[in-house]
Amino acid sequence: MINERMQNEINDQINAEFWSAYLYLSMSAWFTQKNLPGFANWMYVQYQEEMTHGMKMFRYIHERGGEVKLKPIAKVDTAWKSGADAFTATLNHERKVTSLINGLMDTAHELRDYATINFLNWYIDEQVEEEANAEDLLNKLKMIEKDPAALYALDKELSTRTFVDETVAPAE
Ligand code: OFO
Repeated sequence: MINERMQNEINDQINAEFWSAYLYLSMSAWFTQKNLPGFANWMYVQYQEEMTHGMKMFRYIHERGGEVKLKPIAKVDTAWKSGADAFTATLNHERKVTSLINGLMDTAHELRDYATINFLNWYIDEQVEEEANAEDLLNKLKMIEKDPAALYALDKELSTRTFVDETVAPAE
């Protein structure tokens, strides 16, 4: 049975993951409106990933005999000054999520909840990748945003990103 404080903090994180999903879905809409379908696709895949991050926690609380309590999703921005501005917001947001995951890990250590420590390790690794991806695209955008041909090429490249649910083990 999961400790109630741990359960409540994971419930808060489910909300944060679903909020992330909503943010990236909003960015996907904005990139579509800016005629950058590849970036819109990248953000749409990001939205799908965030939903799986929340659902992995949702399943975990139940596996540990706890209660999932869903909360309202706060509103998100719907417009950004530029692509680089959207990716700056993405990077800042992912850094914040990393600190939230670290906070959950602190609680798990404090409670000596070894199962949750093990569970959260997946998110610690995932956040390294999330920050690196956002930073990489932000740097590229800063370099090419005023160069339509390069922007077009990067947009085309990002249109190939496909969604893979990394929270479930691949089928044997
Ligand atoms: Fe769930 O990794 Fe981004 O927020």
